[in-house]
Amino acid sequence: MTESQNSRALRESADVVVLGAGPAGLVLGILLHAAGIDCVLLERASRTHVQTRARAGFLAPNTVGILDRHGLSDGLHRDGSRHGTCEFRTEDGRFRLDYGALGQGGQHHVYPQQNLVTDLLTHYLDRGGRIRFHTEALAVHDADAIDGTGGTGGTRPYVTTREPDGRPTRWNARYVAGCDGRHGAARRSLPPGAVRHHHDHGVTWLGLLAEAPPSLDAVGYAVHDRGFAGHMARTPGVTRYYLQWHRGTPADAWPEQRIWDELDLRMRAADHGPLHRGTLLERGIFDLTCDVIEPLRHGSLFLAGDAASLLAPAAAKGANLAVLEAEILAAALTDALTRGDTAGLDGYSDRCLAHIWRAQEFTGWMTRLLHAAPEGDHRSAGSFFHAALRRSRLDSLRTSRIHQDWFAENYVGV
Ligand code: RFL
Repeated sequence: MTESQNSRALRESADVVVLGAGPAGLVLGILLHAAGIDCVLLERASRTHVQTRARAGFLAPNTVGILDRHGLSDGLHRDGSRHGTCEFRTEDGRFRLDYGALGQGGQHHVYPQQNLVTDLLTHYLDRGGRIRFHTEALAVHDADAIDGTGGTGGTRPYVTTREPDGRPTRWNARYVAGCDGRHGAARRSLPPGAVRHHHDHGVTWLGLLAEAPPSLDAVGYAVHDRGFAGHMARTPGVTRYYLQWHRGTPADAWPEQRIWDELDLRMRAADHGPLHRGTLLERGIFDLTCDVIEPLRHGSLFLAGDAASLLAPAAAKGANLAVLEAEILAAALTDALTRGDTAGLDGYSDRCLAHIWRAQEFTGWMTRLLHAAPEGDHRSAGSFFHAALRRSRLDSLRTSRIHQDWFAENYVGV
């Protein structure tokens, strides 16, 4: 926004301006609103869009605990299911890990992210929470005001937005929470000192949503020379599948029949039973890349969820971290705004980064467990080496109780 646009912009304000109404932004907004904090959520998309965007499904016990604590889990207890087993299919046969009974014990709740987002939105709006849909944040300004109190020469942060009718608006705030994902305005507004640690696992997935019941009563991970294939239940009538995919090939390159044949082959349906086929409702390409922004606080701007760190979907951690970070940030902002106690805000970045790096480490380990040589390395001498390491890793997981306990603890933990 130029100087002259800025001076003509509509002016609005809230103590906390939250960018994005995904799991992170919604949990944060709900907890702040419940604590009596003046906050507003600014969301680029429509309500229908955010309520129908299919993504995550596996919620860890800690996430369910947070949702339980704040009265946000009715829907998932009513309509979700529980999962505590995964099945690995390899060239040496298949084996199951009942991870719910291993480690410290703990199962996933399976509840589609769009259902969770719908529940959270309903809860927030029913209690009078403020949200603006169709409102795109363009940039966060003056976030370097140290603590949002105006203590550094009276400067306070503000967010510029484009309203549905195209008019520019300036949102004055004391604090801004960037919960607007990997391509959001918060990341674009980071000061030069912010570091983005980026890593490409070198693998691409074709993600599929099939209108078909789950084909096994477990998460299925198929390790195959042709590439990884995955099976994850979503609802009794919808199942997510993944196929390791050649990077650069469009999602619609293969007809449905070929995709199902390839899933059969990699999941070794001939040995372990057929897959329930159905219409493919959605196809998406996901490069397994990840990143971490460090630190997560820049003056009065705080990052949470995918805006803070992006994880490859191999270990289903992203939505779980988003909810955890939102709860931590809500408590810290509430302390700062109601009692002037900024210790929580000061410790926010370090506290969350410890969880994030642990989740990144496990996700990287899972990614190496499930895939052969990275893209472009399939026919090289390194390819054999990679495949042999993977086989040895899988064998250790199949036979070592200590390894299984470690897996279970990391698989359901955040
Ligand atoms: P979201 O959900 O992306 O929400 C961000 C919101 O911000 C809005 N937005 C803006 N609003 C205003 N102004 C702007 N400039 C804006 N730019 C963006 C967007 O419209 C959106 O509404 O981020 P959040 O809240 O941080 O939540 C993160 C999770 O969505 C994500 O980590 C998970 O979906 C990752 N993930 C999984 N996580 C799990 O914990 N368990 C799983 O089983 C799991 N499965 C998955 C996944 C991600 C997947 N994809 C997308 C790769 C499966 C898949 C296929």
